[in-house]
Amino acid sequence: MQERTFLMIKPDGVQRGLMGEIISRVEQRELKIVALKMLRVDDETAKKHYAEHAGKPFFNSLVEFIKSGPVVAMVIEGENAIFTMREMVGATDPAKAAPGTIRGDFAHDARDITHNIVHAADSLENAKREIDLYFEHF
Ligand code: FUP
Repeated sequence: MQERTFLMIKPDGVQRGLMGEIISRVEQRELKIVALKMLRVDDETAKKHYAEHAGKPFFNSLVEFIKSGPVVAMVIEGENAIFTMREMVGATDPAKAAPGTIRGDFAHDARDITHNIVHAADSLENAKREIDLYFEHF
């Protein structure tokens, strides 16, 4: 099924110079990047983005981290785009992410799960919600 998903290169991915690598992987997979922008996430947007984690012990550090530097937000379109991007991103915990995934290949800081390079929407509902949060007219 043709779908749209939301992908973000987090501040650590941008700072470590992985933008090109991550964008290349998306293009090589023949997923279409239909929107892309670099931005600083403000406090309100960060809290809305991670609303499902509000109240958890890692919520504040997660919000602070996503605000800590520029990020790249993308809308990705393609066959099974949501599942495909989640597979390409790999497990949340870098220590458990398989080789060949973005996190498995680049997020080696196993001490800090927050620093895991990328975010990809995990469902159709969240993809729509996150696209609406970061892009107008999509
Ligand atoms: P994911 O969808 O793989 O990004 O993972 P989650 O939605 O479960 O978590 C969102 C973010 O919260 C992760 F990217 C990292 C952070 N997190 C922690 O810092 N500690 C945890 O125990 C779980 C998640």
